[in-house]
Amino acid sequence: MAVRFELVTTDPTGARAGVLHTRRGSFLTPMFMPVATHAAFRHLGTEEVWDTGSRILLANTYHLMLRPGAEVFRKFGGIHPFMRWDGAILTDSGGFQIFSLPEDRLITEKGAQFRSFYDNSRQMLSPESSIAMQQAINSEIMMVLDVCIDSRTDEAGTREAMERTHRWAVRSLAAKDKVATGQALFGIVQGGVHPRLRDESAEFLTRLPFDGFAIGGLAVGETKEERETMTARATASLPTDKPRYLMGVGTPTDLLEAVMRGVDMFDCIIPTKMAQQGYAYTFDGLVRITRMVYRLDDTPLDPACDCPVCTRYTRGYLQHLMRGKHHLGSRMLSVHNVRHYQKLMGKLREAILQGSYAQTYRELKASIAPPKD
Ligand code: PRF
Ligand code: ZN
Repeated sequence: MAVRFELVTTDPTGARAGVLHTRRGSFLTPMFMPVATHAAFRHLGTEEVWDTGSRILLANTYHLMLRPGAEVFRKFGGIHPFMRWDGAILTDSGGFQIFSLPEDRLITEKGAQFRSFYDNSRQMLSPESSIAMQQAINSEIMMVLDVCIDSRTDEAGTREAMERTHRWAVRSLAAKDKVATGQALFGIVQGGVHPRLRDESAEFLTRLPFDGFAIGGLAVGETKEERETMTARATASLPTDKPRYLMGVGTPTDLLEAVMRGVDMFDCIIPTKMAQQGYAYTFDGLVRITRMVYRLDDTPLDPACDCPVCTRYTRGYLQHLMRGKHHLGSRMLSVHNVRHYQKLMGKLREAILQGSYAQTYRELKASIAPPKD
């Protein structure tokens, strides 16, 4: 098996602590994967992200097939030597991107036809070509091409998209099995905000030999309650001995909620996106560094943090960088925020191991949720 999931403990709340064994090491769950869409992190170097304690990153098939393209990955021996990442890599399939493409795309049973954003060339992304590209990239974990829709789609439309996702999942497995690369493949549960469809999707995919399961189609416009209900609904029908990955979610509060519903893996651009807007996460609330109260503040951004920014620089200096629109400012806040996410995952894991997730959940929810201003 390409990845093996070892479930260590399930807390009384349903939160899980485990270990995900891959060919590039073993990683503790719950885990957070920073996003390197184009085989590069936004504003951050490969080493800087490594130093936050991150050991798995997410890259995107859709972007990488267009630029630099499969032949570059074949030449360089895959994405790891190319970007010098010594950890593991999960590639998303492109399913999410093709549904946000402009008008002149054509999505059929075969796949998606569209024009390249870079040179207007004709492109095709099918379940088979997505797998072929992910094999060229040589990620540890590949994702199936899925059909993402607006969460406000009615039940009939959502069912149609879900059933196509299922047919594409079967084709993706067949494509993967043509070449033995040792890469893992995860299925993606869809079904929008319709509880019965979520059950059906999880039950269908569970019968197939996937190495793990993602929950897709959330954080796309539904309410927080819908998101949490659908997450719980999906995990309830998934096998306990395989990892569960909630795609593109979320804020620290979202992670607290999803871990309690049995999710093991996350990716999100929020920590770096919030950094660009001048926000830093702390276990004592969100800090908006551009507030004038920090102008003369000579204390660390987060006195409880061990990151290279908090151990060296002051709030006053960070405010100066952000107000002056220096890239260095958002880089520094990004380093801190990604480190914060990794520490959050560590805290959640410790709590699960001690069987005290409910208490940690209450404490963290009260301290991290409200913005300070
Ligand atoms: N499918 C895929 N990638 C995704 C999503 C999905 O539904 C989401 C939804 N939050 C983020 N990334 N393939
Ligand atoms: Zn810090």
